[in-house]
Amino acid sequence: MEENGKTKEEILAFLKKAKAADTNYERVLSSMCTYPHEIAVLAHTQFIESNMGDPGLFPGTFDLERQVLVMFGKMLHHKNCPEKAGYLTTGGTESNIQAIRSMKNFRHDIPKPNIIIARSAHFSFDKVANLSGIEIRKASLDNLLKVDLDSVRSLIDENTIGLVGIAGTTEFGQLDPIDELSELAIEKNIFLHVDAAFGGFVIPFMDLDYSYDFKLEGVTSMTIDPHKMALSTIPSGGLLFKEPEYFECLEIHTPYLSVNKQYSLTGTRSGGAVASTYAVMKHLGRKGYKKVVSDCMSVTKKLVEGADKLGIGTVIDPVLNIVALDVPEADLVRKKLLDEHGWHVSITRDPRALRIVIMPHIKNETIELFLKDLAKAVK
Ligand code: 0PR
Repeated sequence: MEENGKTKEEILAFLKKAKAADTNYERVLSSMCTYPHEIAVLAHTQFIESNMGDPGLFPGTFDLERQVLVMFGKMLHHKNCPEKAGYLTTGGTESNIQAIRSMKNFRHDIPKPNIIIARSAHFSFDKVANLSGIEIRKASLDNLLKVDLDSVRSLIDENTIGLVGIAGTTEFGQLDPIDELSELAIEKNIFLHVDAAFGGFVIPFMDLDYSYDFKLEGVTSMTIDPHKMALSTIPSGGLLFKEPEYFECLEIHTPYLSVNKQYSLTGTRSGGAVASTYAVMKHLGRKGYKKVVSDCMSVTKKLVEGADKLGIGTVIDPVLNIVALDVPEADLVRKKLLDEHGWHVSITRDPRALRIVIMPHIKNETIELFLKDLAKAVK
């Protein structure tokens, strides 16, 4: 830090330069984030100094969080006091870490616990393994890239405390059979965490015949991220447990705060993100989110049809607004798309395919331009 501070004008000029170096979302087809809704930004700004780490000072924001949890509860068919069984995290990673931490604390009778996740699970579970010392066993996938139930079953032993299912995988947007995982979890008397970080704000707004939430008896916790498809601001994640007692397993004594217990992983926690999530969910309502999702799905369809005309298929038929295009030499095509045309796409691990997430900032016109450049890049 320099001895003398800069003027406001100088700082704003530096910031403008830094911002210009950032990528705007116009040609970003690789991200699960997007421009937040205007009302989310307004709310976030209004509550910018609010700290949920010391909720006694901010009862107004605390009440907004309670109302968001009640809204989550309705969306996810929660039956038992959702406002006492979860909190707004910083995102999918914190929610997943905390869900597994709760399982570990609840089952402290098991000295060397393990959990079973799908090979397709998000890398946040590798952080869980590293942090907690819990053994993470990875089940294989079937030919549609859903977790294979026989593989899950074969990995369970007397030290298994829980299973993880994914409702909207990061790479392919695939839906694991949560109903069958739920049956298995009940049969074995173990926990079942559902990672719906992405799918949680997509699936409820589609006409899908798919059960993945607390309607299923075996589901004990869920991750659902407002900073992805809900158009809230970063950092806004959600974690909900079936029972308040699973949430209470995260309790830490806080001797010098305005309240004497804390459940979150982080200490200081953004009240801005709480207010923004409340504001955008109240503003859009089910009808608003249905429109967001149906627009994304219609752009997804346009991409798949356009790719098909170029002779490019998809690894699986897209279920959500995530498409994996099966192009030969995917890494090279990705590089060409970026270097020659400025498109950001990502690559799936196995099989290697071009991964495109159709977030709300991607419109039909974007896809028309992209397909023209894709045709050149695959030549
Ligand atoms: N669970 C699932 C199913 C996810 O897809 C993700 C994130 C997480 C958990 C973790 O969420 P947080 O990143 O909020 O902790 N999936 C994206 C990914 O890793 C996140 C992302 C978002 C990546 C924007 C890039 C990007 O530009 O691909």
